[in-house]
Amino acid sequence: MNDTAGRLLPLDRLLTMEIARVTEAAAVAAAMLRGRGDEKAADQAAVDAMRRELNKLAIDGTIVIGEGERDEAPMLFIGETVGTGNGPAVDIALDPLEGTTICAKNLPNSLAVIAVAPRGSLLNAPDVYMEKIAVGPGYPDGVVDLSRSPEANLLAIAEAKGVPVTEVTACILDRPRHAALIEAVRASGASIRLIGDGDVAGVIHTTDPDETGIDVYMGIGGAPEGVLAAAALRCMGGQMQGRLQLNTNEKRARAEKMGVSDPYRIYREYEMASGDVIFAATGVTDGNLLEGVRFYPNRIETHTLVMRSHTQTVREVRGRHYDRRKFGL
Ligand code: VTB
Repeated sequence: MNDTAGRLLPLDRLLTMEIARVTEAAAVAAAMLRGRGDEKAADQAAVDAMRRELNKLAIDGTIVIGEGERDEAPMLFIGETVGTGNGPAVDIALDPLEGTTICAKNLPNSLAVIAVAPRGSLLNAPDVYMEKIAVGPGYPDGVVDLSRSPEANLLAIAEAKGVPVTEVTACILDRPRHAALIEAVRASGASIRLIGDGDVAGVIHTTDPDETGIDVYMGIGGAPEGVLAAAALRCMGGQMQGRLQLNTNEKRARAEKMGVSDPYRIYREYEMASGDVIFAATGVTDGNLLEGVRFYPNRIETHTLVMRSHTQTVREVRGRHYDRRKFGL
């Protein structure tokens, strides 16, 4: 919504609580299929539940980061409109199950995530890779920079933190493409937490190093996950840079169609997610910052982070759902 001068107004803060229901429902649906080795089924269950809840919200929503392009994703595709239509015009980035493999194996840190922002404020990233670097709050602006070497970034973090570089831990996706990065980080003396999936959680973990043991997120992951992580950092503080990996003509053309004119541009978190952003993440499996869904005979428990960039308020919501029928149980 705009004010009379045409400026974007902050989103209604009630929406912050409303979107928690959306990720809760997706997380519960995925958690029912946790640890069963079936990534597709868990993902589909989360998608169905998220879509159902989203369509109850009083918003005029458009998915800009979703399950894929229209022809490849039957639901929550890019361009799909969601909500009742009666409410603010918003863009939505979502991942009903971030870390499908982690969920299928019942390993830590799979999440249901969503970010909502006024129309036009989220980077319409194609589903390509993005090189990312992120740190939590409290560092001087520009402490990390993708155009510098991993060693230089790690030393800058160590210096700003007032510790030797051996006490800095980087979180990196365990992928063959990261062989050189991993070698460089180890050569600098820093430690690495290798993760199998889930780099949205990886980035969020940098905001609370005392709890998570992670100071910096580095490496190449999904671009959609990059926009979601940027939205979270806008709310929690911290810095992130992302550079799309547009290494073929086909990818450059796709990106251009989505409005990306400079394929080498480095985006800051406030360029990937500008304006008043609200964000929610519910744990599916147990993790460093969020507990996974718990099932009891008489209730289901959920653990959710809900936040809003306008006021930089971060809330932890513990849900106790005594009516298990609302989740189809
Ligand atoms: C990451 C990670 C995701 O995709 O973005 C990764 O956060 C990148 O792709 O959980 P590859 O798996 O091809 O390396 C996921 O693992 C899955 O969406």
